[in-house]
Amino acid sequence: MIKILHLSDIHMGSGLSHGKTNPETGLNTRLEDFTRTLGRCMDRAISEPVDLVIFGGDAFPDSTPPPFVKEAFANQFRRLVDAQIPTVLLVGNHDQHSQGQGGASLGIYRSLGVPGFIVGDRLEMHCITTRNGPVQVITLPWLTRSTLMARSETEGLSLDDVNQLLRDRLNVAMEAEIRRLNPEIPTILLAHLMADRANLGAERFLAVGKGFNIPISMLTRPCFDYVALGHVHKHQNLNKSNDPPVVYPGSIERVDFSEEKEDKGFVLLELERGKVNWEFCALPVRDFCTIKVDVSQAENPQAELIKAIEKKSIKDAVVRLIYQLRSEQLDGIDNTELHSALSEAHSYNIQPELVSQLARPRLPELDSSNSINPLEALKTYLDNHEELKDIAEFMLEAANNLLAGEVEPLIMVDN
Ligand SMILES: [Mn+2]
Repeated sequence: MIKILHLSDIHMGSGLSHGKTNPETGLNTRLEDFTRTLGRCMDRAISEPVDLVIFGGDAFPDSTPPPFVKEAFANQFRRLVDAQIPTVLLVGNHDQHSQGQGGASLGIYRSLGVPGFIVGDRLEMHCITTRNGPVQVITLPWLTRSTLMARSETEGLSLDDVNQLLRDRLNVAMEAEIRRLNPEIPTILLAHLMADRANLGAERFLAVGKGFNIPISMLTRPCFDYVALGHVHKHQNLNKSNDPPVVYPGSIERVDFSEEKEDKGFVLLELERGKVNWEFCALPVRDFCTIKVDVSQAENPQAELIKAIEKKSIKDAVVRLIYQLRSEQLDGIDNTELHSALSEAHSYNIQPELVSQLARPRLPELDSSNSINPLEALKTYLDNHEELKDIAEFMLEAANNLLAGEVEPLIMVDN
């Protein structure tokens, strides 16, 4: 049995606006949160100890993080070097730099020749020797069109055609790596990608055009004992029959409010050829809390706001208060009292939204004399916006799902 810790989407250094400066260290408290949480992953890897750590990509919010953020990340991974635990760092979309090949933010680990560290910045099979025997890892970093095809090949093709061509190319390239596998040795596919069955809430249509989706059938191949994914921040297993498990561990900390309701953690697995046991290990991370209230019809909007705040447990949480009111109610709002009601939060922001009673429709078909259902309204809107044609179908589907209550109406900006 080979024991492995699989974590992903660390995004060290993101969401700093949700923190404040720690006067004792001079560091942003959210950076300290992320560092502590990453530290907990390392604690577990070392105390088990595991034979291998695999990281599914997106180390930082972008490929050029400031030195103190890089250092916080490196200090934690350094502990694996000291403990002689081999480690694979996969390159995600946020790690890639538009200049040059491979992951700019992680390439340094290869350049330095860090013992036991592999940087997965290309599709490649690695056979890794661990304390409990060999394991094969195929690394599949985030793919962009330019990785697999020349610009001239895609000219004049629709987005769908380009993506199909990309999938075909990937299939061929993957086959070549699969042929190099020794069928006797346990094997992992470690990939940073958007899989077709991934549950993203409203993020799905926002992601269209930024990348392309991989059909799950390309991943659930018998040559793989475990498919370790990165990119989607919500933990999930896309193959419930576990033959093999296709697992996003999700991000280790809440990157923004879209992850308010998600559990955060990593995956611990035991692997042998043809057999795998895995479990999700939750991490104690800081709460995020949205307080959303419409006081535009309230007699006493201030009292309603205070009541709404008191209903939530906001101690040490990252809080946002979003409320709707009419402009003539503005005088009735006492901001000092709101600030003091929110003061036990770790951080908070207050977003008043004025509801206008004279909203004028911008599309003549959508004026208030027409009663129109939301889907029809969206369709009309899309028909009037040529630039949204590519994603119109996805938006309608997403709207359908929202109306059916199948997904939560959260807006994720980016993975
Ligand atoms: Mn990603």
